[in-house]
Amino acid sequence: MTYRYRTGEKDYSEYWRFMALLLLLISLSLGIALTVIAVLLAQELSVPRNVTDMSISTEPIVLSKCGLNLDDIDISESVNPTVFSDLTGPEFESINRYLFDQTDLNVTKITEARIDSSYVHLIELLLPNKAETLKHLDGKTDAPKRWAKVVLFRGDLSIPEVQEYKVGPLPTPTSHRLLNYTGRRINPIPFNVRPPTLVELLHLEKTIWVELFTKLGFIIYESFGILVTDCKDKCLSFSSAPVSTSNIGSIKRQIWVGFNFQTEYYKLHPIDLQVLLQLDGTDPSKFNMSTVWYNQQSFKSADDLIQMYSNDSISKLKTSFPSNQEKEFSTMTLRGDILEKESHRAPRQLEPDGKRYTVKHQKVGYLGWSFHYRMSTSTGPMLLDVQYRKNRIAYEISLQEIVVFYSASNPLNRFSDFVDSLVLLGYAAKALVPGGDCPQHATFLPARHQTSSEPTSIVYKNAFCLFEQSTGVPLRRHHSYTSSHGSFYSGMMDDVLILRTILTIGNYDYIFDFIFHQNGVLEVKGISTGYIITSVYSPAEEKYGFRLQERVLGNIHHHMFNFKIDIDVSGNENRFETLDINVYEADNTDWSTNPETSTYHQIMFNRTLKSTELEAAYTFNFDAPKYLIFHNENSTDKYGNPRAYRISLLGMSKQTLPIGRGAEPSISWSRYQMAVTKRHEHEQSSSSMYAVFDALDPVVNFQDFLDDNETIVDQDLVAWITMGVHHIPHTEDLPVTPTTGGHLSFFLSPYNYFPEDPSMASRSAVRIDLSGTSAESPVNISRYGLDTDIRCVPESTDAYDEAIREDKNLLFSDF
Ligand SMILES: *[C@@H]1O[C@H](CO)[C@@H](O)[C@H](O)[C@H]1NC(C)=O
Ligand SMILES: *[C@@H]1O[C@H](CO)[C@@H](O)[C@H](O)[C@H]1NC(C)=O
Ligand SMILES: *[C@@H]1O[C@H](CO)[C@@H](O)[C@H](O)[C@H]1NC(C)=O
Ligand SMILES: *[C@@H]1O[C@H](CO)[C@@H](O)[C@H](O)[C@H]1NC(C)=O
Ligand SMILES: *[C@@H]1O[C@H](CO)[C@@H](O)[C@H](O)[C@H]1NC(C)=O
Ligand SMILES: *[C@@H]1O[C@H](CO)[C@@H](O)[C@H](O)[C@H]1NC(C)=O
Ligand SMILES: *[C@@H]1O[C@H](CO)[C@@H](O)[C@H](O)[C@H]1NC(C)=O
Ligand SMILES: *[C@@H]1O[C@H](CO)[C@@H](O)[C@H](O)[C@H]1NC(C)=O
Ligand SMILES: [Cu+2]
Repeated sequence: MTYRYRTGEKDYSEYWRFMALLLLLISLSLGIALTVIAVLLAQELSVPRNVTDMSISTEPIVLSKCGLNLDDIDISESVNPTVFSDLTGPEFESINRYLFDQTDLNVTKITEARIDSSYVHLIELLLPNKAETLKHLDGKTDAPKRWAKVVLFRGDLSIPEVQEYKVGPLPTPTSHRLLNYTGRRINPIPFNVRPPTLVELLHLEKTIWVELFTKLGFIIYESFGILVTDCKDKCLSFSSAPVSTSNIGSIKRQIWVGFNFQTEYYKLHPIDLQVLLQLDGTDPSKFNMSTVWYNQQSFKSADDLIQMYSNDSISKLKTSFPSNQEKEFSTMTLRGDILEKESHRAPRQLEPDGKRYTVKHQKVGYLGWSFHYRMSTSTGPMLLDVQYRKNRIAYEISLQEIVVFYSASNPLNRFSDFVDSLVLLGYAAKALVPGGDCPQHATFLPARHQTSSEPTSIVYKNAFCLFEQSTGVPLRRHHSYTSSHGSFYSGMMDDVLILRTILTIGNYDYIFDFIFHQNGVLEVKGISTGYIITSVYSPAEEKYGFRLQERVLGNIHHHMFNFKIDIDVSGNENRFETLDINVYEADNTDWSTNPETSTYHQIMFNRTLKSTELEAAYTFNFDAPKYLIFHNENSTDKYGNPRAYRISLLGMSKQTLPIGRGAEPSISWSRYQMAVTKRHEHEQSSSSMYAVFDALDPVVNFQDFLDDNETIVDQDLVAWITMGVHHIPHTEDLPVTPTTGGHLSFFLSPYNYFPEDPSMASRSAVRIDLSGTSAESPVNISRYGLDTDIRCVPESTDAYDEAIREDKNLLFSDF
């Protein structure tokens, strides 16, 4: 069965761009009534086309068919979803039907919704209770019932609010009730901190855009050469920055909007015009534009600017649309001094005997590893029930939040403290491209979503890719090159399975890899790339960045990621200990008679059990090196060593903003490089989609998870890991920021867990012996039964290229 699919670029900044484009194309000067514009906009924007995907089959684009047993790689949606399966097409259908039948919810179809309607912003799987799920996974009980989480925007209520419901049980819901979290702001959630949606933005044209374009049209024309009534190939696009309520001092809804020349790529072509929108409440006629920023100056209103501009009391800008040559720096086309010969391609990998992993719906198996994966619409990639050699290591490993905080002199970039959940992180994983994002031999995996941008669920066909590859580095090796040391060599490459997704959030692209090694080590990696955000160059911006081009400066910013690791080592009652490395002054008088050398310094370590949450909150200290280990007190090896898993942090970053100021309270998880808490069902996530606005009174306040200072000895533990990197953009970030040097990762490694390196059981090793020392001594080469023939070669990318020509929705929206 075939189905239609779209990638629908629906992140926030893109809406503005479409809006702008349309508004500029639909000439205001032609006198088209605003209602007509609204209708056109509604048709263009709020009614996504080609999204009637209800089929179950999600036929993969398989680039390498060799060795592929279709039973081994089954990426279809399950007819009998398991506890961890994302909601299926039929389940979405029945939830939608149920919601429309409930009079108390007063739900309006998304295509007809207004700000003052009740409408669905999100439907996704509500993870089942862990205790029940574990009983089921251990074969003791039937699967717990499946439930959905439904987020409703209740603009229809006299005091509008956001409501989060538990709806189910599936497949045919019969009940809905408000989710009730302790330790978190419970329902209702203030309406003003809801994430922006298409429904809201569609209303802006009636008020704000008209004012902007009619009133300021002549200034835009004289200053930037843009004819807003008919911009042809010289148009403007938009960037926006929601303002955290902590920077306003009340729960107001404010968004800064900046303008850019619409050319590849617009973020590198800002113009010095920004406006502050006030979007409180449900009545769009009360929306307004309270501040205008033009040529490094702030004006109380558009009228103010016009007056000052008209009587020549301010300096006027003269900026022209970038010429072809000027904009080349921001494009991603081939140029420069090309060093490769044509027809001399880069190396690539192959699977000589076909795939060594299996996929069954959303469960993966690979050489001793097994795990479920899913794409949470709100938080992104998630692994569940991660096991190695039948030992459960983690119940859940999931992304929680992505943050990027900018600094600048101009208001748009100054207030750009993005807490990216606002775009729904999983929904931002649009499409991966073989040969560009993943090796050609990867298997591409789908994800299904329903947000307020579509009337029914849609599938993103290439949301994940899964592939095995050699890292090209030995996992282990030793070479004894003399007979006295044994005359042998043995080594093995570090071959890994990688589950990858890439989230595109506005200008930036975030790559997340879950990497499974042959020695029981799981690595999680986050990498950023994509376009930087820039400001119009001015001397006032110099302390925030380097001037990278004649007109632009790249602003300093801080990227941060938060991950949740629900670690379960030998059961789910665990201890967290640090191994503290100390300097020890040992007596040396037995070995030295010289009084000056009567002591000797060396390092030793102490095991420190962390007994409470506040004690366990970890901030890196260079003077006190530590190992971080988790174990079950009753699980020891034959020497009494705790059989542990170790977490090592290779992507730490210090969050330097003062605690409790600005947007910081929304990301209190960033105060620690790792925090360990006692697991609670109601402490499911460290952040929320409201975090970009909610700092004045965070909906999820991670610090509260710790402040009750619960005991964490022999409890079900969750580690919350923060990684990050400061970025001061430089010219080589043009046109886009490369990934090199920016790999942030953490590792979960067995630590006295196995009696030896489990990769000793891998046939991928090689051993070479020389028996004897004479010229005739035989050399014995062992490759452990694996021969060197190549049976399978990966197909070229032609299959994908063909697929995308046929179905543009594989990569692009608008179709
Ligand atoms: C339902 O929502 C509509 C707006 O979409 C509103 O006019 C109406 O009053 C609401 N009904 C109830 C019972 O709240
Ligand atoms: C939520 O649960 C708590 C504790 O069970 C209860 O006291 C409270 O009334 C509940 N709130 C709502 C809105 O149901
Ligand atoms: C703009 O909207 C804000 C928020 O609703 C309001 O406080 C302010 O008075 C409005 N300003 C004007 C000029 O209407
Ligand atoms: C221009 O208009 C502004 C606002 O009315 C006024 O304050 C300023 O004095 C005027 N400047 C000149 C040079 O007329
Ligand atoms: C670590 O253990 C050693 C040996 O038991 C002891 O002398 C030392 O005081 C301990 N150090 C700390 C920092 O606890
Ligand atoms: C360890 O074993 C003791 C004795 O059987 C038991 O009381 C305790 O609960 C066990 N602890 C854990 C974490 O399983
Ligand atoms: C947390 O609890 C531990 C153990 O009761 C105690 O020593 C510590 O002082 C507490 N921390 C705070 C900040 O209350
Ligand atoms: C070569 O090595 C293999 C594996 O270690 C062993 O089974 C075999 O007996 C060796 N052969 C010789 C000739 O040493
Ligand atoms: Cu960056």
